[in-house]
Amino acid sequence: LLCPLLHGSRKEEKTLAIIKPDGVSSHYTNKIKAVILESGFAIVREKILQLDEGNATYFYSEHSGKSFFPRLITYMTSGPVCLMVLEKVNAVSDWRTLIGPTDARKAKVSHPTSIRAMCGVDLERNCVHGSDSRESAAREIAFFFGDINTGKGDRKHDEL
Ligand code: IDP
Repeated sequence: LLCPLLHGSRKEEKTLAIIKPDGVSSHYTNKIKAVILESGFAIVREKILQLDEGNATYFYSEHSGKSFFPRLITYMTSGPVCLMVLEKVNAVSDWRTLIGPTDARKAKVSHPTSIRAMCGVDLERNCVHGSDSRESAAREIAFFFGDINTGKGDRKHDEL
């Protein structure tokens, strides 16, 4: 008999969640954390950080040529964000499903129970981030938290 626990298909995964500045300033942090825990994720790391232009630009470098990029950096540096490392089986894709489509306005119609539908405003101010692949998750977690097993490289100096 094939046991998924023994054959690796139910391996715990980590992903990076960010409650963006609009979510923090609109006091959605506790509500979103409750949804995260009710959905079976463990919050294994968490910190509040004020992003600066440098780390926001690095974090979103894949979008650097796009017309919305300058606004995105202004938005992401407009106030503190809440960074969390979430862990569960299938965490990367389950967190993406839970947050819903990028455009919060469309999410309100197509995915009304998603976090972006409930807490986001529009295509830009969509309240939350989720890593889009296991590779992005590993890179993004390392960027903000360093090696989370050893604590080396953690961006503590920016912490509020
Ligand atoms: P994702 O966050 O759903 O993965 P991405 O395409 O990676 O979406 O875009 C990163 C972030 O940039 C979005 O979450 C949103 O805040 C912002 N963004 C994406 N597309 C646009 C746009 O066309 N106009 C303004 N902001 C955008």
